[in-house]
Amino acid sequence: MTPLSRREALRLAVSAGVTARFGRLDRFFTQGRPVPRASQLAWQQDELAIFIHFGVNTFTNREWGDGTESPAIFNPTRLDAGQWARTARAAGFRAMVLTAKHHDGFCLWPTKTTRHSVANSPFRGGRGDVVREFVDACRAENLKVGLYCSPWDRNAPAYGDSPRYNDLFCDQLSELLTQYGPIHEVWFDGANGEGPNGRRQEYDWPRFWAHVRGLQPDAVMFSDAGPDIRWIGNERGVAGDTNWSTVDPSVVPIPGMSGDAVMKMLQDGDPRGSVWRPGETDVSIRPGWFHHPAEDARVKSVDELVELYFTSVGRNSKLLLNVPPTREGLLHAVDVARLTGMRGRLDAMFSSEATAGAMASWQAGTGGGTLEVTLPQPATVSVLEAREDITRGQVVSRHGFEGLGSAGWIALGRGTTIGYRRLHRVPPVEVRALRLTIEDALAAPVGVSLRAWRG
Ligand code: FUL
Repeated sequence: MTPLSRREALRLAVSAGVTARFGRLDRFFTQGRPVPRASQLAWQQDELAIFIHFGVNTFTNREWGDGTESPAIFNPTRLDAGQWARTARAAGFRAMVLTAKHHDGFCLWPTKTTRHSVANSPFRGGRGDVVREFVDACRAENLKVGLYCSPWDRNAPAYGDSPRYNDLFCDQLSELLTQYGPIHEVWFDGANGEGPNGRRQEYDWPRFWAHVRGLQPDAVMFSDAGPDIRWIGNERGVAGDTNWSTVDPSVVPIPGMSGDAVMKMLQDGDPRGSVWRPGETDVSIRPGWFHHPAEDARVKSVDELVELYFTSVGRNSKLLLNVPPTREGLLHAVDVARLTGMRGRLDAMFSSEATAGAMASWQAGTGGGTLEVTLPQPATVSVLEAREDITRGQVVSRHGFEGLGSAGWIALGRGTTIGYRRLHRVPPVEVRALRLTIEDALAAPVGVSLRAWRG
């Protein structure tokens, strides 16, 4: 027998631990297939969330702080979380996720666990709480609340002293998850740098996950390894062209793992996966995650943002778009203008539905079937949508669109998975009927739907 590598042994041990201590909550099935829990379904239906990277890095102009920053530098003079929330809401986003603590360990709330926090900064005279202002602003705009809390902490002296630091981290989670009302998403980054004197911190992921579940049972937890939502495997904003919402948890049992099999599982998911763990696509509107004045001229264009929508939401994923506040504590005017532009473009694209009121018929066939829709009147379409009823699981593995034009049926677009929502942009074409053929599926497809817009 080949001896297991350390990593493999850890993977199996953690996987066993996760199943033993966590598995019961991690699996929901319908007819033998994993299906989403209510919180996962709601998370997916929100489609768009804003990521807010804000902290000492905003003031040092860095991406990763080293934990030696003085809290005295944190001094946003015009912080207005209401401006973040109003911008998000107006642009059609339905949730926001704030970096309550990044790798530098600086806490944006007045924690009792460390002096490295807003309580020792000039912000609001040392009586400020960015997490509180953020949560209140989300509630005022009817946005779901998400919090990012980095396990990697370059300031905490206990980091690297594994059990002691894990206690401290759980204490921080307790504060965040008991003092601010309902939290919808808890965002874990897998980064696991060295502690003081090169000590290695072993995170107790099963404990962290169980702790969050105990305090906020309706929150979804994000990390490479879920347990509820998985990372999509890149920070470019591109979900897998094939994107199953199910995964094999033994391939990615803990966050921070690398390797081709891990990346493939994150990108594509696994049609035979035993757990429902849809992918979240995180990407920044700028080159960096934190605001850097030098990048004000490098904000993604409206075209690029619209494209991100199609490569994330349009591929059975959710878009978590990072828009970092400036040192003043406001979203930059350029970023706001791009978000407004993105919303305007998407609203225009989806304003005129060619399939509204159309007659549809389903014809079952080998391996799938065909949904045919006759349009009330001929229309020039350029955006096509397919959906599965994911409350029954995800089954479609190959699909194709055709349109009936003056020269008969022509192929318009093809793809693999559908899932919650699959969008295709096609060159404008006049059609009087549309067909969505399910060419291959794991089981008889249920609740498949088809829509098209003039775009
Ligand atoms: C990464 C972090 O290291 C980045 O700073 C950022 O927070 C990103 C969302 O996750 O792994």
